[in-house]
Amino acid sequence: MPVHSSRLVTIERFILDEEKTHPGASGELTNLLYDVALVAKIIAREVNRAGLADILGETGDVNATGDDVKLLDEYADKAVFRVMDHTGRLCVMGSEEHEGIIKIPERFPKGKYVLLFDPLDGSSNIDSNASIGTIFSIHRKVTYGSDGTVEDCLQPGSRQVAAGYVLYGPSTILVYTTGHGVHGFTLDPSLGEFLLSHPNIKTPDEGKIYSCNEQNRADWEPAWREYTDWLKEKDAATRRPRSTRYIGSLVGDFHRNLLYGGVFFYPGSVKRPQGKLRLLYEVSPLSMICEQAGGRSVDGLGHRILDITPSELHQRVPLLIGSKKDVDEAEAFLAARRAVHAGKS
Ligand code: AHM
Ligand code: MG
Repeated sequence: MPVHSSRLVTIERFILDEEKTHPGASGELTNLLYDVALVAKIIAREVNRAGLADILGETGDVNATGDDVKLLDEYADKAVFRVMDHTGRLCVMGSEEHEGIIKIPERFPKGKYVLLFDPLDGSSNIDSNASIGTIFSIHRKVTYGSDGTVEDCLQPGSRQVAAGYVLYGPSTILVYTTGHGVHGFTLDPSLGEFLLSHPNIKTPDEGKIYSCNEQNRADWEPAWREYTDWLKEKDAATRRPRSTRYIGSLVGDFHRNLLYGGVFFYPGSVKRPQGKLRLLYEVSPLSMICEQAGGRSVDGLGHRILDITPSELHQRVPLLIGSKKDVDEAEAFLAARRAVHAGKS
């Protein structure tokens, strides 16, 4: 990885430099990442104008997984499609907003990559001006023929060739990995450029933050309830001081914990046995980022997220993600409590 010290480095320059370290690279992934950066700028512009442009509010539709569709979700979803459909780099797309795969129109050339995305995650926060984000995941096509298929989308996260997110917060930041570290770029609105601001992000080995929606705890498995009780204990000898932080916007919660350390969890519950978060559009890409930054991402049931082979596009998965020691500790705690409960039954 090139050393950039305090030089101003645009995302274009950085991606190009990264490509040069892989002799034989065709440049297609590089161009695809440029396209992602362009989409991010388009969505960021609209998000920043949201209150002014009278675009806030719901469309009245319900998306593929039953959530209300906000106008900005729809705008973001279309922006991705408009930038990506004709470039010849993709063979198929999948979006959290669409029930099935999104085909590349007949008239355009097809490429070797698959793009899966959540165009605007945390959209229940839009009207309150809290952070929201876009999440993306890129796979290589694995089937024959030029058109991509569902099978191309249903690959385990370990096969992602790139993943990342854009956080629309006080500033807009794009964070991505191609499997060679995690790098963050902050949008300078006056230049219209993403500038390297967070090279080679490493998440702390342990942190004090824990993030979850405790309103769901009554419906959680007892071991999860006991884990959060344990996190709150004030006098345990091994206890580090903890703080709870929860926006309810995955990209914002994840990004904060990535930088500060800590753990985020969205377990299954009686009402939602697989939790709420989508494996392909949200969890797999963030898991790749997390592992690349030195953290861990598991389902809390003994499986590494990146090893899970999806069986459907909108599959949900329980999530326990964050600093390595915190995830290790949570897994050990859950296993011990489950053993106690199993012994009792
Ligand atoms: P969305 O994709 O419909 O926005 O839903 C996903 C969001 C995540 O950003 C966030 O982590 C989670 O939903 C919050 O859920 P809850 O409100 O149940 O805590
Ligand atoms: Mg989402």
